[in-house]
Formats: sequence, C-alpha cells, structure tokens
Amino acid sequence: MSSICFRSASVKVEMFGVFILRESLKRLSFVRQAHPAVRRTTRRSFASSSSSRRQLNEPLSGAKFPRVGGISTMMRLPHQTDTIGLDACYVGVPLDIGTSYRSGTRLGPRQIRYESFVLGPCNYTGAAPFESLQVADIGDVTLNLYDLKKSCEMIREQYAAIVANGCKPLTLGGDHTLTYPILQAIKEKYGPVGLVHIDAHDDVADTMLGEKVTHGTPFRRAAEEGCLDPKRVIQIGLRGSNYSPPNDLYEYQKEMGFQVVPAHRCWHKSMEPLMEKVRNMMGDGPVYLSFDIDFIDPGLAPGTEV
Ligand SMILES: [Mn+2]
Repeated sequence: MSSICFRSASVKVEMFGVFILRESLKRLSFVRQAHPAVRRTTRRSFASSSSSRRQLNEPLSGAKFPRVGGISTMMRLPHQTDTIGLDACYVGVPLDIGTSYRSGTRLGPRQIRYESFVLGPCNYTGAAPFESLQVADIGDVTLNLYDLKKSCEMIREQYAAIVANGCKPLTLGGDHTLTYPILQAIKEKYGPVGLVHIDAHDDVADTMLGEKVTHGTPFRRAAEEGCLDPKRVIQIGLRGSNYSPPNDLYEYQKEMGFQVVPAHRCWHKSMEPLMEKVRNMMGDGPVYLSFDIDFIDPGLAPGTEV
C-alpha cells in the first residue's frame, strides 16, 4: 500500500489474518531463492485441492479492459455484497469524525480504490495472492457520520458479519478510531490477537478532550477489553514531537509489555532482522496488521492528518 500517494488526509490500511501474513512472509523469503518463472510453476504445483478446484477472482487486467473504465473496486476485483466463498475481502470504512486535526479520511476508501487501478495481480517480489486466495471488494460499511459512538457500534456489528465465516477483512480507512470496533468484532470470533502496528503515533492515549473513543485511543480501548495479546503487540515507526520528555515515553507500553520500535531505530539499516523478530513474536496465532500512511515520511506522503 505504500505505493499509494494520498495527499489530502491520513489513511489507515488494516489487515487481519495470520494466514495472509504468513503466506506473504513465506513468499518474501522464497522469492530470493528462485527466478519468477520457476517460482510460478512451482507454486501452481503446490496449489491446494480446494483452490485448484475453485475459479479464483483476479484483478481486471488493463490488457483486457481499459484501466480508465470498469467498476471502481479495489484493484478492479469483482464486487460482491457479502463474504460468501471469500478468503479475504477489501472493505472500506469512510470514517473521519474521530480525528483531532484535519478531516478528510472519509474519502480515503474511495481514493485508495481509485489509485489501485494501476495494480496488477502480482509483482516482482513474487507476491501473487490471487493465485491462492479468493478475494473480492465488498464495498463500504455504513456509518452515522454525525455520531462517532454509534458509528463504532455499526462497524463492530458489520465486521462481526464479515468475519463470521472466516473471511479476513482488508480495511481501507478512515481514521484510526475504526480499528477499535474492528478489533472488538475480531475478538468475538478469534479471541485476543497479536498486533503489528506501523504508525508515526502510538494511538494508546487514555482520553482526548475527555473522550474515551477517538482516533488516538483505539489500542488502549482494545487492550482494556482483551482484544489484544499484549505479549504479541509491536508498534513500529513512532516519531515526532511529544508532550513527555524522552525518559517518560512509552510508560503505558512498558506497563502492558508492548514492544516499541521508534522510527530512529529503523533508520539507515535493513529491516530484515526486525521482521524476523516480528515473525517470531507473532508465531502461529492470529495477527492484526494496522498501517497508518503517516508512517511514511511526510516528504513522500504529504498532507496527512496526524
Ligand atoms: Mn498516525
């Protein structure tokens, strides 16, 4: 998602599912060992019986239908209104009434879909998710944009239905408030999950302007309600100015046992050792991935919120 340039507001991309994470990590290591042509052949021969029987969706090719046309779905995948038969689904949450600064992320899902038209089904790293997963775009959840708490309840209810059959949601946001009700729904089905949170901010405030539910509080609320497995939580990329001196930073995370990797610990070095650590931390349990566009330097992704 980092290739998407979205200028007007911050955008969260959320992914859930240990299967997807494990598969993509496997492929990232596999790609170093084989030429793409060899790898394609090999992977097809390993296709599971269920996926080889199924007709899997593919993003509509720009060679078959003009990129500027077609239905405006994520990656030009088919649209369906439920998750029947899906391993994973793209779903938008056009919410921005939980933000403390610049609004506009309600336009995020629509804009991410627009920018995704140029994406193909695989790339040079060897990632080819549509060869083994059935994926579709199920559109956006409905919200009440005049009532944040009501919207959270609506998100939780709709995500409970989305994950009920095991489908893994790939969420296009939307401000970070939305992660709290999604994690509530996921906990109902899977119990506490690991969390890989990539962001400039930790989003574990207790309150903002006296409110418990905001874009700066989702992970504290989720932890309080047992949605997270604290020993499998890692926050990567935190940076910027703070209200506390350096020695007092991350008190909450220390108390909870969360791992924190500030941005300056990522500079000028390979991320491979860190990713190895993340893989070991997460193990075989369910994992939720939350990616905030402001993890990317504003020089490359300007105009985000906070
Ligand atoms: Mn952020």
